[in-house]
Amino acid sequence: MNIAIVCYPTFGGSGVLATELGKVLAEKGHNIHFITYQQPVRLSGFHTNIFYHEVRVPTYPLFDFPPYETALASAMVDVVNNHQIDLLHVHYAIPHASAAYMAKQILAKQHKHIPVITTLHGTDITLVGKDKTYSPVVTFSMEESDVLTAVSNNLKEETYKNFGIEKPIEVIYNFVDVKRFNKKPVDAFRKLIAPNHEKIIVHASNFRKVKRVMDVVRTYQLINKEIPSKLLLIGDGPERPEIEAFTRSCKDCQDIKFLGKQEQMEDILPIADLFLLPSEYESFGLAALEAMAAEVPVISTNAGGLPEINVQGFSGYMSNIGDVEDMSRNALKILSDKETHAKFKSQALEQAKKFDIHHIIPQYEHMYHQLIQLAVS
Ligand code: GMT
Repeated sequence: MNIAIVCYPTFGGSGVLATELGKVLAEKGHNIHFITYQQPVRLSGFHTNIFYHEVRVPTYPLFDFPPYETALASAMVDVVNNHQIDLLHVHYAIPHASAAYMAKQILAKQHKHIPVITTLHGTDITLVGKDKTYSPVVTFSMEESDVLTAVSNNLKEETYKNFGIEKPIEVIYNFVDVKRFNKKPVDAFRKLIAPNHEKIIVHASNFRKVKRVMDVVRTYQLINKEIPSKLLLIGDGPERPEIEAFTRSCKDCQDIKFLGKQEQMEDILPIADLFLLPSEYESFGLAALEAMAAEVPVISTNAGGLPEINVQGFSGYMSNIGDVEDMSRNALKILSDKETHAKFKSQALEQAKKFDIHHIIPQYEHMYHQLIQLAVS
């Protein structure tokens, strides 16, 4: 199949997922065309059947806001026409679903029927999309997509709750390539971070309010009082300066390190003992799944779709939003002795295997085949 994938090229979960999906489909022999404004961060190296089409948005003095959506729709039409594309798969509704609708209409005038799949990822529904600034367009373009998928049951329910749509939504869970993340930790790297056998605690996110990174720091402080630990904060975003300033001024925060954005999560995660994700909402929590695949137990909240991924008392523990005391108590339960920790580590891996890439990709392929068949009949 010739598949065009539209996504955000950044470190956000939706872009990571879309890129990994394209890469594995390409490995299976499909031709994959990424249409984005920058090379996706997880798309490195040369692949004979992966193509990257950059959306250029020329500036003009009249444009206070360069019209990205128009440029994107035009790029979609161009790629479909010149690369015999069979379907368009757009990740994150805003503005990808409405740009795809526009491209579909233009192509229909040229007697080409291009199926559009929109995959909802989370904030496109729960935070940004439901705002009345965007909701009429998001509602319309979801209705007009040929297939709508969501990355968890929770996100499917949130979509029905927040938008007046009746269209069926298929849940296809996010996935992880377990083989890639389940690496042996590099001892020298571990020693460098934790020279005195301290525990290594990791958090990775885009440092937005919804991630509650300050709760990561507070939970860590409580853990560190009982078990000497190091905290690695991975990623970057609007909340980072304030949190970094706080950690510089606090006495028991000297073992917190900000690593910034990192591409090779599969090299860092295996040295971790615990992953913290105290978010106010996660439609899924791909970062937690990647940690589990690296055999790292997860302490998270029970918000959104997290209970569909993290199993209480098995792959880790969940607490109510903001309950840092409970999160630290649970962390200490896991870290308190070697046997318990080892049990949680292997259980985290066992849970991650349920979301292994090889179980999930056939669901997308099946959906693509059905759509293409419908389009030609
Ligand atoms: O978490 C973010 O703010 C980034 C966002 C994105 O769309 O890039 O992530 C969302 O999609 C991920 C992949 O499907 C999910 O794992 C995240 O849970 C979801 N984030 C939220 O719902 C807040």
